Amino acid sequence: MPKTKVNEYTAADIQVLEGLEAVRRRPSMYIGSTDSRGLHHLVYEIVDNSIDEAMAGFCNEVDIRIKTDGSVVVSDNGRGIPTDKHSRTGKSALETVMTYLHAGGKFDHQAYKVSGGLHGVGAAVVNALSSNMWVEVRRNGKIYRQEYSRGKAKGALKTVGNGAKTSGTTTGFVPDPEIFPEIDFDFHTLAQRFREMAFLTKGVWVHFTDERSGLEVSYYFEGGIKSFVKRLNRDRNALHDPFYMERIADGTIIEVALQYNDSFTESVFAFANCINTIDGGTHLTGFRSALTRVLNDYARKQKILKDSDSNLSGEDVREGLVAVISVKVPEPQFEGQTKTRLGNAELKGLVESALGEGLSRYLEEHPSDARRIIEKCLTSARARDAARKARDLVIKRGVLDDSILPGKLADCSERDPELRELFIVEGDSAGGSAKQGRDRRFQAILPLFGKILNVEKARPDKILTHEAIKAVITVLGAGFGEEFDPAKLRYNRVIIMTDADVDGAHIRTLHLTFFFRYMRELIELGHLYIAQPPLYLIQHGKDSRWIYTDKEKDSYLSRLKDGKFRVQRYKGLGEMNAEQLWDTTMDPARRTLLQVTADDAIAADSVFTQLMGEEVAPRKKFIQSHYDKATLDV
Ligand code: 0RA
Repeated sequence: MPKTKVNEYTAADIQVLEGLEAVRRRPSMYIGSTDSRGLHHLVYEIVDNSIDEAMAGFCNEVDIRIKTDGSVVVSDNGRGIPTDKHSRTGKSALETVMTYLHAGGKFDHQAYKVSGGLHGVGAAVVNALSSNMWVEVRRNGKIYRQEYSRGKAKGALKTVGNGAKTSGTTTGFVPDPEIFPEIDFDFHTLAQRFREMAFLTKGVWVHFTDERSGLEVSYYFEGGIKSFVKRLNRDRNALHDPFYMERIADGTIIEVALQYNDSFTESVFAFANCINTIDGGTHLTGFRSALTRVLNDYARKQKILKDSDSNLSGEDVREGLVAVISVKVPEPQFEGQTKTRLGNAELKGLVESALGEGLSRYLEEHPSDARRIIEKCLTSARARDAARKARDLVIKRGVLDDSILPGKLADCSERDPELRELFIVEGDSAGGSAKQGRDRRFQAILPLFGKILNVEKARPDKILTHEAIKAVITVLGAGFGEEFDPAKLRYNRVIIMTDADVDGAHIRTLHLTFFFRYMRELIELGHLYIAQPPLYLIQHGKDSRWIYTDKEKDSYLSRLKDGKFRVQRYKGLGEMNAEQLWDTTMDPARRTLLQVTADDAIAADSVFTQLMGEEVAPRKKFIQSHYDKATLDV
């Protein structure tokens, strides 16, 4: 990214001011929640500030450390937060930034304050929610330091060193246990986000060390999002080298990288100012329309598409596509409940024309890549046509007609979809117990036989001919793919219930893959759950007790004084009778359900390609190292 000209900053540029009491009173308003997610958010806020400095072209190294004393330390080699006096507060700019809300400042704009974050108030919010915090600034050959507690300065800004040769900012903080009920940073969660930040900010080194475990990673992507796309395609067969373009238009930076593979899934990720805009927006709309237009124009010009052929559709040109769109907008408007949709109207045209020109030129200059891409799109178009015909036929025969439900379904009597639950159960005997054990007023049972199809490896037109998948689609009654309509869902909760063994886990992953690829909204709207059957029954004297995890088993056994107990392992649902299944797994008053979320669609995408895709080697490795986590944590 080019260096952006930044006017000489003065403290007066910072507009003020509000104290931090509000943040401590209602932390969730500022960081979303005070659970694990909110806790990790604190780290992102501080790292975002350093990434902003990198995007402005003044910093190429960010170092993050989780210390054994519970603190997190973030260091960068940027210009250092200014320390001169602020006219309105009479305090240093640093103290103003750290102890007041809305102390963002005009420099935001000029310096492209672009990464995620709370518009420059991130550091103050973290300060308010930390029992201790300190900042060290290296600037003007000096080292300055100030310490804080729960948002208040503990003393004045001090000069603690002279002769600093480098510049930069180092920030340490300890999350306040009065605010966060549980303080436990997860290495993988943080590493994942840092990797994403590094992809989106090419040329910056991000080092991350967890001193508790000794785990350490460094990220650096010379190619930025081009490397990102290569990485997403790592376990797939790519059809060409990635296309990449960057353009600055009207103060907006637009970057697009894309690469087709031979699969049938679409993996397109759009970012605005480093925020993953999972609900899309104008940049994504511009991207899609340019892609469809350019590929059609090229195919016509090369006479690959004949005059009598119809155009490639948007879906045709996105099958097997991996793409990342990243825009950096001076004044982003984020819309929607979760603020994850970009609203700036001008972005549609900007991205459309930038990609239109960039991609047309690429196709002209790389004719053999272009041909492979167009061939892939044509194959998709033909398969889609065949699928449409198959579906019409199927609908004619009534198989996908909502009014004709599969005979295996044991439906419930409740009419209000809001109150209805559907258990998707593997196998015959388990299905039988579930049918007997359920509360038939609101619980329906759909037993499925044999494994459901691995949709990651199947052509979309094959998927519809698979009995189990047809049954699921028909029973849910809301269609699938682009036409999925959650308003038509016949059940509020869809619960996958499988055996507590490796086979059960595999079947569960097959289901999750299908829902993720063909009914993603079912997951996003929180309708999909995983039942948690017990692993053990422990009998101790007259007591018997169901145990759901190995950890729980160990702690329970260690509390039993005498040795007379019997541990029974329950692997299959079929090993329980109807009453036991109700008591342990189905009764809403006693059961635990795991809600499936797709917070991180990028992680989920690669989990599913690795677990279910064509390449066997990565799958083996992955299953060995991540099995439980990968299957539940998508
Ligand atoms: C505004 C102006 C200048 C530096 C920064 C912000 C800055 C903030 C942070 C937060 C973490 N690391 C940071 N690095 C830099 C300096 C402007 C100038 O020197 O002219």
